[in-house]
Amino acid sequence: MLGAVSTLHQEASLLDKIRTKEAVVGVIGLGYVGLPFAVEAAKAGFPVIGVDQNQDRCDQVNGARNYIRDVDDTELKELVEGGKLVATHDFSRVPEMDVIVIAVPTPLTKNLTPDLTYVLGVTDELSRHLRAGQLVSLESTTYPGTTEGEMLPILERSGLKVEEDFYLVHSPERVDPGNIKYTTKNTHKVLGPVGPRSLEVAKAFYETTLDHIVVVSSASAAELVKVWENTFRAYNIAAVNELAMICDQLRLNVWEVVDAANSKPFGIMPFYPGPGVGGHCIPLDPHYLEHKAKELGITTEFIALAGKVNRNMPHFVVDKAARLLSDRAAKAVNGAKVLILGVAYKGDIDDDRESPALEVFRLFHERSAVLQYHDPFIPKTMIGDTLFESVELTDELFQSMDLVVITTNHSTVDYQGLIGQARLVLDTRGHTRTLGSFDNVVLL
Ligand code: SAJ
Repeated sequence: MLGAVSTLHQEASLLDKIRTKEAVVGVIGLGYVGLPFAVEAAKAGFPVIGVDQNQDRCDQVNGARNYIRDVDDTELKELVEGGKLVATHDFSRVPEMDVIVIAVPTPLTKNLTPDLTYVLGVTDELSRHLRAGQLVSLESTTYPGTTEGEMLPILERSGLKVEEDFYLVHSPERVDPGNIKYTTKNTHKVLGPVGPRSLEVAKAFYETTLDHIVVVSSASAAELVKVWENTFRAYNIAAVNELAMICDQLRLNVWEVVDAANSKPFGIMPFYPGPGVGGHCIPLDPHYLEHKAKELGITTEFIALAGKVNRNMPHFVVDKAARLLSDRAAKAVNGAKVLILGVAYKGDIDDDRESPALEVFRLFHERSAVLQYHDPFIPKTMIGDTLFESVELTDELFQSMDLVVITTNHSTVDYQGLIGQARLVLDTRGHTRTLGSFDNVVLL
């Protein structure tokens, strides 16, 4: 009986601290997910302690030196100087936290299987510092069963019991880097609990910090929602990439076909072909679902196939470029002067992780093209063991190239000028189609 009373009292006290904003919020992992969330929690009025294994990141936060484009410099400065947000390298301050949000990477191993090293490593650290009354929320993308099946037993090594002593939920991040319309604050946030008490305290917290909460029945359901979202994207991007290869042979314009298909006001949504799929999510997350399905004895044909089609796109781009150089300029790739326009994995961001543009760059390099690149967000990049530096865009540069390949559609580029000066352009992003059609421009 006493236990039940203390449990109820404890839940009430955490709810009170959330209501009065006295609850201390810990954010473990200060990357493209964690830092924006830490800022939102601090803006909501909570004192926030960020934890990151990278001391430089902690120093940058504590010095109010922003390193995440989606975070506003001034907001970060005000919060840090106002003492609302502080970063630390270690876990010693975990007992001060009432709410602990985990936003660490969930990469793949080289065999394309889930790598939960960061998540389980952080969980192990937390189990050593966990105290009664704390809420733990995993926001990292992972396969269903991670929060309840793998994190929970580690946390209970502390001797504390979930739902009685501490609370546990999964609330997947939905950050779309560079998206200024949909932000951490206004994007609907899915929340899946391991039990009713965990739901109650987590709902109170997230409703205080973010605009919209979508509650689902369990942590596993929430995990599956997120991997499904990104698997859905990977499928559809692969399908439209395959369509691009068909259109190439049919000598049809895939962009015209896709845009016209999207004129149907129901039953379809826009996905566009490209040089491949980059970033820390779409190329990786479907393999988390594939892993779980395999454990259940289900072979996910679509996931493997989508990955294969998307990973093949850089080869398709370079082969198409080779055909263009031969047909239009009577040149081989070997020795051709080629400008790679954009190495980030998508437009207007400074992230080149898993970028297909880098694979296109590497393939041209392997075929001995004479390469230069321009990316306003990425000043230098290694291709094999060769360091390349981003070059200034000039008319002379465009005129001197045998081929310009638009691999990332950064909005900072003067595409009209490019089209006017370049001999031959391969636009893998279809960006120039909005400017008209030009003899020297070929769309993917
Ligand atoms: N891409 C295409 N064709 C498309 C859409 C995307 O080739 O029609 C390519 C992009 O160029 C990029 C890659 O796929 O290389 C991933 O694109 P993305 O827009 O999915 O970008 P991410 O990975 O930064 O963000 C995604 C989120 N994006 C959107 O929902 C629009 C979302 O799936 C997740 O919130 C986020 O990953 C995440 O953190 O999981």
